[in-house]
Amino acid sequence: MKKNLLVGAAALFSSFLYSQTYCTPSFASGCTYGDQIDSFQIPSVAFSHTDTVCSTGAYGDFTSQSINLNAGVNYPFQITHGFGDQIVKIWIDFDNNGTFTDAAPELVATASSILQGNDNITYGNLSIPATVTPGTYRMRVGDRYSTDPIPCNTDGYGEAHDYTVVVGAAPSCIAPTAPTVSAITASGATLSWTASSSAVGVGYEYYVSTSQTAPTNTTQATGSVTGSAVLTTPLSNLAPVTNYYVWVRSVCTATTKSSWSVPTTFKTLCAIEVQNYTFDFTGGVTECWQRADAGTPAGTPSGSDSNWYEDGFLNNGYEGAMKVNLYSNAWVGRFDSWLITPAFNLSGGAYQVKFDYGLTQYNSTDPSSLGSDDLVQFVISQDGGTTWNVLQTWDASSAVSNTSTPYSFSLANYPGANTKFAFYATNGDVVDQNDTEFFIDNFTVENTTLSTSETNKIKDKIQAYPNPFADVLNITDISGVQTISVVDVSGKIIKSFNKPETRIYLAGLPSGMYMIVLQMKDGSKQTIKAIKK
Ligand SMILES: [Ca+2]
Ligand SMILES: [Ca+2]
Ligand SMILES: [Ca+2]
Ligand SMILES: [Ca+2]
Repeated sequence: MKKNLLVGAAALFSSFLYSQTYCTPSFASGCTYGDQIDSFQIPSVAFSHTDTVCSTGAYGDFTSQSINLNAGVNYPFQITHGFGDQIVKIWIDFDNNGTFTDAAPELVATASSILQGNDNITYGNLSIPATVTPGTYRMRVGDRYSTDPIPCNTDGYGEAHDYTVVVGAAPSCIAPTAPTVSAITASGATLSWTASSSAVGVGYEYYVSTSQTAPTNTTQATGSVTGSAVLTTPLSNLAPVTNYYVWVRSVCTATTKSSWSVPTTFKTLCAIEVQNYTFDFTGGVTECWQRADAGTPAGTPSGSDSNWYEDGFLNNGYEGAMKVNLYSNAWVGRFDSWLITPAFNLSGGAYQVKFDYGLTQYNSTDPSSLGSDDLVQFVISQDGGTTWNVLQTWDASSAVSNTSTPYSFSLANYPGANTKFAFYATNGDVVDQNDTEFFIDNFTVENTTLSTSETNKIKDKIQAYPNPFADVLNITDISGVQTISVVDVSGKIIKSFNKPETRIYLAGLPSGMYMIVLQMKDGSKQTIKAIKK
């Protein structure tokens, strides 16, 4: 009985400490449309509060739940929501004065939701400053649609939860802070961080991932540096156009490592294309293509928009090619529209560039012509997009067909290692009656002078399949093949094909092993072993 009274008194004291002094957050539009904190998890301390749904009044007092954290440690957390575009903030009333200051140190986390599969999830990091005095505090977690929640929120869609946190002393080995990444390329970057406040006897470890799921204490590091003074390391072998997340931790002694730091994130750049490149505009362009809506080829394009859009080539269907609509009227002034390709390294051979193009009336497959000062130009830059030369101009005097026309241009005189191409279009200053659409498709950059080793590589690639075969044997590439002979194990020619085809019919052959001898047009021979079932 006494014990119950004591517990009751403690509960009373606790409710006096918290509920009577803290504002109750509210959200005028509530959280019934999914703008709630549904599940809230801190995996590194095994805290998991799941399926909490939308609390009555969009506020859940969960201060009966205690979470044990330590000063000086960063805790990755995740929150699920039932609707996207949520902004999450977490505050802890470290001075126990009944109010949450919406700034550090009491603001311990800010994060935004992402769509992952069908789930709206916020991944964040709750960082307890090393200077926090161990003790018991109230923590408030707020989410709000499209807007920062505030501790005493009143407006918008969202929800808030309150919890109790018990903060313990800082560990002896604290993580480094402020990881940052610089000198980002398509395949690498430089990682730096601020030294740990602990004595770092060994060095630092880092973890690089394409997932923002935080590493745990037992996660194998990607790499390490030795010595407390080394606060930077190169990152290499990264994939282009990829988001990376990087964490750092201190190795204080051979047996003591800190928790992981907050992550830093970066995206690698587009690679410079060095292979033969073909792009058919399925799904439009990738992010390694650029648009620009200002400037002419006499200068440098700028802006990030343009009137180049995906549509069906020559208005057949709605997908798989790019077009620009050139028109003007009293309300539409002159516009400049650029579509810029990725960069190519053309220093390794004689290349050519090819594509298909055509011109139609707006939203029609009928033929058309460009207005008096309308212009479409195919241009090249050998300095990565700063200065441009015109390779081809289509204007009012050009008879551009409404059927597909192939274009090709030899790049033998353009060996730039950072070459870009662009399609530039303008409706000009004159308000013409023409309302036309210029289309491009099948953009290709190819090496026209294959080196001997590359020729050999292609030859080496010739294969026969299936193997073993039954009645028909397929040859993967007969473009360089003059004749095909089928030779048995005794060396006797069983069959010859003087006009080789990719499918050769060998139904009458007895079972056993055969040599398929390819007499190449260049005089060489290739032999493939094939087994008849
Ligand atoms: Ca909830
Ligand atoms: Ca406070
Ligand atoms: Ca296409
Ligand atoms: Ca015009």
